[in-house]
Order: sequence, then structure tokens, then C-alpha cells
Amino acid sequence: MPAVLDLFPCEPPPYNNARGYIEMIYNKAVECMPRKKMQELQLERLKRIVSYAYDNVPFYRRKLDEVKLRPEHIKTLDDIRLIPYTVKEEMRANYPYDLLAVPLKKIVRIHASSGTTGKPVIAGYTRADFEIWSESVARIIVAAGGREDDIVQISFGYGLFTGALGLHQGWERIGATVVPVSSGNTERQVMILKDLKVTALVSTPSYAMHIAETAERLGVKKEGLCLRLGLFGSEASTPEMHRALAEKLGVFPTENYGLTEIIGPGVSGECEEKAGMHIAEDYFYPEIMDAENNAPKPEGEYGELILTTLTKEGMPILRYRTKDITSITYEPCKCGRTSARMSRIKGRTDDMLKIRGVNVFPSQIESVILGMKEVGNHYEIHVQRKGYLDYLEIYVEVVDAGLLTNYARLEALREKVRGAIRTVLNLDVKVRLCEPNTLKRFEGKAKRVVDERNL
Ligand code: DLL
Repeated sequence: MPAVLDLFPCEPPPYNNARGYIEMIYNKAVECMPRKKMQELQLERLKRIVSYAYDNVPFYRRKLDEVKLRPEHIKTLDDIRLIPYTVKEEMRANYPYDLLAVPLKKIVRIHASSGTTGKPVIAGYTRADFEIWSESVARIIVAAGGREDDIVQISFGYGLFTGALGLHQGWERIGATVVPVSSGNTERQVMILKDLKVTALVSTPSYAMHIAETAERLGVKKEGLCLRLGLFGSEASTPEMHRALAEKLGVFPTENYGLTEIIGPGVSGECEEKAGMHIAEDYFYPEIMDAENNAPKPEGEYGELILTTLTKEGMPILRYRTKDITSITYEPCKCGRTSARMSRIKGRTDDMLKIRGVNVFPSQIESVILGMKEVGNHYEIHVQRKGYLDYLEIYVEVVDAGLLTNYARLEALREKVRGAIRTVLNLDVKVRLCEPNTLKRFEGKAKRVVDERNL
């Protein structure tokens, strides 16, 4: 058996963080690397990954050939801007396996993004990718304050979604006790939190809130729990939400970020200073671009986050347009890490909604509605919040007004629409059937999404 600290590649620095604990750094050599050295490492890896993608992924060879870019043209980090972007639509167009750089037999796991129109985005991992993934997640866990003696409840849904297994591997890597509860059955979640003396909770912030409220309803007080740490991600959270989570569950709440296309969770996460999410820059090269004119944004300014995987073997991705809006600072953090930090995601450049962990594009709902002759072509998507969970209510007009006086037929139609939407989104929605010609019409760009959440 290795000694406890052997699991950490380096000794923790003698540093007391804001909460008076000794801060640990999982991989000090990279997380505290001087900027110049980090840039040298990034450049070396960038050159390697561009030529690797060019040689092994026909999609990238075509893409670079189209702009007459050869891997050897990449001489500085700024030359990354010569590489065309990769967008989600291209990833879908290459479904399922055309972006892989290795034969399928070298792929040891497949994940996929949730609820995308038609085909999901597939991510394939080799053994080497698992190493990177577990390491990057272990780093954000340790940065957040997670330790080997934690008992961790993973309340993300296990399955194709990267969140559950991604965090699971990272916690296992640091030697914690993982309780893979998955999402749902919230009363049972509370029971397990309490009975198993869980110390760390991993979930979306909204689900954590739901768990907190359920605990309240069941008369389980935070004093009766052993929870001390929360790792929340996969959707936006606000400082108010964190404050409420700290208050209700007694956790130190932290946020982390990631996406399936790049690896899943592990791209970035908050340390105990809570001063932005530290990016694993030696694995994922970040840029902030002006989404309108494609000019790079100066440090500290908001723009679209573009990510390049610097080391991924199974599915290297060059300059992925995340559509997430954030800003980056390169100031070293008080925790001792020198890695770039990104601010909370401020929004997206597209209309994607994230509802209880599921990515929802209004166009998916549109495709269902437009495919059903019993309902009209106009619809509204109402986003509602009950407690801390988000719900969708879809308003759509019936074509035959006569239906409105026939309860059984009306109900049958409502069920049909609901079922069809559930099949596409993998998410339960409410459906409200309205009289013909009652929904708002638009002269310009239609505003389909009505956000009733008062965020
Ligand atoms: O949500 C990966 C993940 C799992 C991250 C668990 C953190 C924890 P996808 O399902 O592919 O992957 O969704 C990726 O979710 O482009 C963002 O729009 C959004 N997102 C993820 N984390 C955050 C966050 C996972 N902390 C998409 N704040 C991304 C705001 C987030 N949005």
C-alpha cells in the first residue's frame, strides 16, 4: 500500500488558505509552473497535436489543407489562430467515429453529450486519455479541498454523460471513498448522505438544492450530516446559489467546468480561494475570442472560450468553439497555482439551455412540433424554476379548435406531444395546448424562449 501522500506527485506547499487549511496541490510541477515554461510546454504540445491530428484524422487533414496550413507552419502559440475553428455541427457530421485518430480497438470508453438534436456528440477515450482525464479531475478535486479521506456521493446521472464517471475517476485517483448513487430518487439521496456519513457531494448546483430542500422536508438538518464540501458543475451557478448551498447543506461550495467535446469535467475548477476556475492549461489550451469578429480578446475581457486539446490521443480537437462566454486572467492565484483562471460562464453565444444537466436546443423542440400535424407551427418554451430546479413548459396551439371541448382527446394529444419531446430531449417537459392563433407572432426574429426564472 502506498503511503497517503504518495498518491500526490508532489509535496504540498506550506500555505494556509483563506479557510486556514493547508492547501494541497495535486501536481505542483505543472499547476505552479512559471508562465514562460508553461508556454514553452504548450507550444511543444501544440505542434505535436496539430501534426498528429493532420496525420491521423482525415477531417483535420482536409480542414488544414483547405486553408493551406501545414503543421510545420505552427511556430509560435499565436499561430494557433491560423487553424480554422471546429464547431459542434462538424462533430455531429462526423458521428459516430470519424473524428477518432486511432483504430476503434484502442478506444476503451465512449461518452456522449446529452440531448443534442438527432445525433449526440461522441467522445472516444484511449487508456492514455483516461490518465489525462483522471489527473485533470483529481487536480480540480484537490484544488476544491477534496482529500483522500472524503466519502463522496456522486449524484450526477451515470451513463453516457461525462459528469458522473469523470468525477468518479478523479476521486478514485486521489483515493477517496466513492459512493456512485447517480441522480434521482432524492429521498434516498438524503438517506445515503446521512447514513454513509458522506463528506463531499458532486452534482449540478440545482440538484444539490433539490437535495437540500428534500432533506429539509424530511427533517434532516445539516448538523445531522457530515457534509463539508460541494463540487458543482455542468451548469451555471451564481454566488447566491453557492451561499444558499453553504447555508442549507453546510458545504464549502465550489464550481467546475468542462464539456464532452474536450474531455468532460476536468477542464477547469475553483480552488479554495474561489477566485475563478483554474484551467488545466497543459492539457487544454484556452483562447478568448470576440464571437462577432473573431479577434482575440485581451486578458480579463469577456468573449467566447475556444479550446484545443493539447494531449488527447483518441479524439484530438483543434480550436473548438465552446459558445460559452467567459474571461481569463493569467495572474497567479493566492493559492500558489499559476494556471490561467476563467470566470463563471456568463452565458452562451447560442440558444442552448441547460435544464437539470441536459443540453436543450429550442430547435430540437421545434423539430418535434413541426413534425406533428395536430399542432400549429408556433410555440413558446417557458423556462421555470421550482425550488432550485429548472423545468420546461412548452406552449403550442392545437390545429383543431374543436378538440378543446373534448377532454379525453385533448389529453391524448398532450401526452403525444410530451412523449415525442421526451424521446428527443431525454427530459420530461410540461405541455400546454392553446387555442389556435393565440400565441404571440413575431415580425422579426422570433423569441421562442420565455425565461420566467428571475435569475
Ligand atoms: O456538462 C461536463 C461536466 C460535467 C462539467 C460535470 C462539469 C461537471 P456537457 O454535457 O457536454 O458536459 O455540457 C457542456 O455545459 O459547454 C457549458 O455550456 C455547460 N457547463 C458545464 N459546466 C458549466 C459551468 C458537461 N460550471 C456544456 N457553468 C458547456 C456553466 C457549464 N455552464
